[in-house]
Amino acid sequence: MAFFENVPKVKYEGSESTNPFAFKFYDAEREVAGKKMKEHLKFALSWWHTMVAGGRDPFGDETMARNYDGKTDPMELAKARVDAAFDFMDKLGIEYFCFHDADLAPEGNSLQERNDNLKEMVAYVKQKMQGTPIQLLWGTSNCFNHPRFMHGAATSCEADVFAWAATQVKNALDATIELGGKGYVFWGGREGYETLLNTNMGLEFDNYARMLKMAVRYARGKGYKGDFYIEPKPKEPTKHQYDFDVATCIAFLEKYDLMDDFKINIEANHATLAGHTFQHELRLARTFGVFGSVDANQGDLLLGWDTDQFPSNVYDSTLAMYEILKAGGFTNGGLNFDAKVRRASFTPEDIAYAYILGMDSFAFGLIKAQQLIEDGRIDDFVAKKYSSYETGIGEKIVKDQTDFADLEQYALSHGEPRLSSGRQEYLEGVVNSILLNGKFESER
Ligand code: XLS
Ligand code: CA
Ligand code: CA
Repeated sequence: MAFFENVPKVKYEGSESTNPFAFKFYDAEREVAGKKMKEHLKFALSWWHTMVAGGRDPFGDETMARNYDGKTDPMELAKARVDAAFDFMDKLGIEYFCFHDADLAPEGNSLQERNDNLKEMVAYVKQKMQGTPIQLLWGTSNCFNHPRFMHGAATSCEADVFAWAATQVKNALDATIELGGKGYVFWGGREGYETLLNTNMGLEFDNYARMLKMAVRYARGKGYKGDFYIEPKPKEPTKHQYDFDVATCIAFLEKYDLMDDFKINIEANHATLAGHTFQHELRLARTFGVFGSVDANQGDLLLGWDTDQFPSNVYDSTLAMYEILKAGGFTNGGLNFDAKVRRASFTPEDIAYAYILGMDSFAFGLIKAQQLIEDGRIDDFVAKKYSSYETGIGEKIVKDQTDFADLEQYALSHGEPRLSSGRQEYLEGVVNSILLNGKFESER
């Protein structure tokens, strides 16, 4: 019995459709701003949440129906998950996936067995990819679950743990390269601290950078041309994660001279945990030239933790797609649904509904973001707001043709500056008018 046997092939039927297994906004082949929707959005399946997670929470056991034909042998189970994942991606038209070594292959009883299991699973996945459009968006290594990582991985106080983590990263890089991956993610799982009373912060940062440098040297040496990403998150599991937010990551990458190889993988839920909007993190990354990839999900602002919900908020997805379009779109990156169904949504069909929700939210966001750009009122407003830098003293400032003495003379002779309104409410009204104009049908 196929795991997703109750999920039919999901097609675009338009916004009026009431078919729960149809896309209302995601029309893969539709052209938006000169590119197909699927090329803009590059949706990816997250292996851990989709194929593995059972719904455990701190107060309860697994709830999810995740029985892959009763398979219990770890390798057979892992392969059954591959079969189910490829069936699912085919049905939903998802052309990318992301994985951690640990969700693809069983741990085994030794490090050697772990490496061997991963190699065997990679071969299985590679053969499964043949003849399909499905590609690997990015790979990563789980250096946080096992108790040996209680003090961190690259930032552990134990050098033996560093060596173990390096081995895992090396093998996950091999797997990523073997599968033609376009990216490799470092999310600093337990790279942070609980208390500074027991922490050598300087050494931990240095060692973290050492790990990243070794990874770059190793992968580039094997001809890897893809991106490396750091994925910021402010807290959870540790109280303070070193990769707190985009700004903190940029400072780290600059200090350790890693800017040439690394970009940022921005997760919506991590942005809000850091006290930022998703749009803020995207804007900062594009402003500093490190926009790379996106983990598309959403948190619950009433809860202080990482809920990893499927994105449903179309206001946020519109502003996110606005930033992504302005950044020139994805190159190696894409939209990975690092999101899980709620614990009570335990059937395989719920996974399909969840992905349809997420894909439609971002398709809607793409259409509306493009309309916002075409409408031009926001861009025009911003251009006008800063127009004082186009002529006169403003032009001299941005062309670096002035100094304090000159500016003082100017200010003294010109008196009180004349200001104009920031018009926030007007602009929010523009966004709403585009969002609610009802224009989203296929123009094919
Ligand atoms: C956890 C992270 C993780 C990374 C990959 O919060 O989002 O899933 O994306 O290790
Ligand atoms: Ca993530
Ligand atoms: Ca998360």
